[in-house]
Amino acid sequence: MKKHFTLLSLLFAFSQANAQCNYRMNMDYNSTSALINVNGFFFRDMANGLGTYTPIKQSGLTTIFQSSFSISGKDINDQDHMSIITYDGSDFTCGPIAANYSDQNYTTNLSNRIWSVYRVEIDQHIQNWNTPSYIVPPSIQQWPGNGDVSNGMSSKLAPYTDANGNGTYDPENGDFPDIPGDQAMYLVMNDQNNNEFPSTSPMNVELHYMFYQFATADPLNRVTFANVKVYNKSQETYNDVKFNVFNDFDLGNYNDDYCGVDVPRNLVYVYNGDANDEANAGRPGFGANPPAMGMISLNHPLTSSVFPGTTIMPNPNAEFLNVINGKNPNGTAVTNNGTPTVFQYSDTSNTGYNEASLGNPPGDRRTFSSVSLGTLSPNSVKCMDFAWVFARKTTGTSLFKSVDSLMKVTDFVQNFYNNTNYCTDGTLQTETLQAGKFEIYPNPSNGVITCASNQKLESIEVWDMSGKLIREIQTNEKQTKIDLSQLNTGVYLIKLSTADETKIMPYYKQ
Ligand SMILES: [Ca+2]
Ligand SMILES: [Ca+2]
Ligand SMILES: [Ca+2]
Ligand SMILES: [Ca+2]
Repeated sequence: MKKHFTLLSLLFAFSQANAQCNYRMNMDYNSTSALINVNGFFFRDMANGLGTYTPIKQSGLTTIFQSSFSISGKDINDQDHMSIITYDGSDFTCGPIAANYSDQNYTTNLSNRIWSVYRVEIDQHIQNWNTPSYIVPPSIQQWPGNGDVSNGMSSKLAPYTDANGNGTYDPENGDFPDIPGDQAMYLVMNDQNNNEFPSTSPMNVELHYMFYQFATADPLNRVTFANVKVYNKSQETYNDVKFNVFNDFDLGNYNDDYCGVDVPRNLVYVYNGDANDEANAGRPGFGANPPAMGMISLNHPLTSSVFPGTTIMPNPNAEFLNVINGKNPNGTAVTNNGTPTVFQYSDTSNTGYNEASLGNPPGDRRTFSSVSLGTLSPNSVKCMDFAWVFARKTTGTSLFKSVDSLMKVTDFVQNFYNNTNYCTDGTLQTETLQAGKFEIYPNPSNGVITCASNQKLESIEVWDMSGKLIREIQTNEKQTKIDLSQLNTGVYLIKLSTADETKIMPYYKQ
């Protein structure tokens, strides 16, 4: 909590577009609780000026005030474009890009919404959709699989499995949301229907966010993930596209923190600047043995990670762009003992380039960490995954002890991600064309089925609903016949993989 921001918030009114984006939901399926706002000021309780990211939800101890995402790129004339979020303003607003933002269906059903769905609901739906007494739950019925094309929206919004291959999301006929995690929350923002800062030139992009958590008995139980897809809905080709994550970590007491970046792990983190995180400004601290908190970029290397010193927030102009590119707000380089760097406090091997060794006074920290998306062509989609991680070590005396634990958690999460990731870049056109690209037939049937794709299949996996892998077949054909007649009657999931895509489809064994 920061009293000066509370005061600023009173002075700055949100634009009208953002004033309509007030929907929020708490994600707390595992041990961590975090408020998701449809306006993109993630984890922040706007009304009360408080951070809400709570790694141990019963504790009431929070570690992040706000996380938010900004993007920049150069058009073919080398002109800078960017859409950014500060503490008190945003170039983004809720909802997908549309032709008519006043359309009643849009304002009622599509803009000011977060869609939440649980894995267990999806599993039950896959097993039971064809049962006469079954009623599709609202979370699955209302999943925004298709945009309103007649209102200029993308034909596909939230990801889903088109089980019957008809190109339309119709859960009553067996389609279901495609989510990672045990609970997922999906929302869309755009920078076309809002341009808060006159000094920034919009890009006309849609950002699709999927926050997700796993409830497990391992370190994933204290992780929140975010999948982010950038849809270029403009006619412009952007080069040197950077995606920036702003994390205002407040580790309990916000006023005694240090931060750093672990470049090999693509991890930006906060730890306490002294051994005791005492209560401050009416909010509790973690006390002795304070924890560490961080964010990992899971599938794009960080290209810079800095925090702008005594500047509370860079101005929404060239200053912000400098910070996105790993510089100080005024455009000068961040330096380590006179040498320019874009990774501030990047010591992970006792080089001494860390806040503790430098003897910095502990204080309020906020970090700006960027990844490169390269070239963003019209109608292209870029896919990113991030994870917020937490660790606490209660033995030892080093200020870094919890950071050491955080690195181990990071390795665990990264390894898990590498084995499950299906985040791929693409284009809006092929997304539409890909409907029906994978097939299993006949389905339902007594076990002899053909798995088919319009590209060569590399592998076919058969899973039961308890998550057990039953059969794995390597192939190099567009069509492969397999015999599952020995399996018990019931529902199975079949995972078809080509060189660049994976699809999981239900199979009903009779
Ligand atoms: Ca369908
Ligand atoms: Ca602290
Ligand atoms: Ca302290
Ligand atoms: Ca802070």
